[in-house]
Formats: sequence, C-alpha cells, structure tokens
Amino acid sequence: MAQEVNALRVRTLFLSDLHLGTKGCQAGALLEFLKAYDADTIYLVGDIVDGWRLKSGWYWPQTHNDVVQKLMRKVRKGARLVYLPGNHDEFLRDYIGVNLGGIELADYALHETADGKRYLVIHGDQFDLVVRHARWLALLGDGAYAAALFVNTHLNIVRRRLGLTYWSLSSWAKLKVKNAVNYISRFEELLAAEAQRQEADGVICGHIHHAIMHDQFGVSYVNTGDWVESCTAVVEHYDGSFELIRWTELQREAVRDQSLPEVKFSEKAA
Ligand SMILES: [Mn+2]
Repeated sequence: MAQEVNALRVRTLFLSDLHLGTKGCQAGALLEFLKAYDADTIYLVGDIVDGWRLKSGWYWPQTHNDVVQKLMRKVRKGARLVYLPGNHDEFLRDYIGVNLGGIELADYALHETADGKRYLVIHGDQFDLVVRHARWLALLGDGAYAAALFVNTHLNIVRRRLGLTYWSLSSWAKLKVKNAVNYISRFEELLAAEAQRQEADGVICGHIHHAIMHDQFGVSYVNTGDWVESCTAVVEHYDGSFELIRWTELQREAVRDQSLPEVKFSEKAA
C-alpha cells in the first residue's frame, strides 16, 4: 500500500459523470483521488449515480459504496456538498431544493470564486443537441425539435426514451470525428451563451465526458470530464484559479518519479 498522503486542500472541488452503479465507473481511482483532495465546497455536477443502469440490473460493488461514504465523511467534517443532478440521475430532480442529510440538491448553482467571479454550475444535458441524433427527431426538422426539447424538459418518460441509448462520445468520435468535434463545440457554445445570459463570467459543466478549460466563446468554459474514461476533476484554489486535474496521468507521473531510484538500483545490480 502507498504511504498515506496528506490531502491537498482546495477551495472548491467539481466532479461530474461518476456513473456510480455502472461497471464503467472507475471507483478505485476516484477513491484515491478523494483521499488526495479535500475541499471546503464540493459540487457534484450530475450523472453521479446512474439510475438508468441501476433499473436494468443492480450493480453496486463495495468500492461504489466507499465513494459515497468518502463523500459523506467529507460532509461530516464540514464540507459543503452541492448536488446538481444530470440526466442519468434525473430521479433526484424530484428533490430539487431539498437538503438530504447535508446534501443540497439544485438544478444549477451560481458559484462565486475567491477572486469574485461568478460561474454557472450545471450538468449540461439541458443544452444537449444530441437528441438530434435520434433519427425520428431529425426527420421532423427544427420546429419539432424545439417542441421536442420542451417535451424533453417536461416529461421524464420521453427524456428517458431519448436518452436510453447511452451515448458514448469516445465511441462516437471514432465513428465520425468531424461530427463529434462539431457536437462538442456546439455544446460548449450553448453553455457559454447560457452563462452570458445569466451574466456569469463562465460556466462549469459536465455531461459530454470531455474535460477542458478555455474561453473561446466569450466566457470561461470549464468541463469537469468524467470518471468512466478520463478520470478528471476541476479544483478551484484559494486564489480563485482553476486547475483541471487528469488523475490517471498524475498517477502515472508519480509512479514514474517514485520508481526512478529503483530503476537506477536495478541497473547497478545488473
Ligand atoms: Mn449526462
């Protein structure tokens, strides 16, 4: 076992798309990450528990429980936990505004950074145009699409039908790189526009499993990524600056650094 590391304290931690309850969730890596970082405020930016998958068969190993326990332990130790449900944990949208055992549930949040900037924090499925890829919708055209979006927002059952095909960006990207790039930039543009509409300095979202930080669309766009493929998170330091953490890459670097003396030793021995 690795030596116990003192957790690095940050002002805010943003995590999304854990997809607990699915085999894809990299709960082990996530646990290590949660041991390494502590925060005053934690935002769970949607798709934390995958309710759709759980319905089609219970998958809940001990490590997934450990993740929940780890988060709750942080709450007991004084962290503020804000949970903004996404489309995969939309069953929690029925509890918006409720405080569940110290967890604040909300549709979206406006986060103020240490240096006074305001960020819209939201999962992002609300602005997902991927429903366009449902063939019957594409056939109906733009007017029907707008109507469908409205229905989508108001009828859980329709939403679930639209989303039932779990859409994996990476597998789709392999299929149609150009379309995926267009899709991502369209999503980013819409989220940036919503941030501007709400007079925020930026947006922090998840949903498309594509971690990145940029300001190509007039405001800051921050995507927290996911813990299915990329194992990424975003932290806000005490000076208000943001950092995108690519956990598996950090781990690889750490292992490389630690193994250097060993490599030298074995070279000598050989
Ligand atoms: Mn989502």
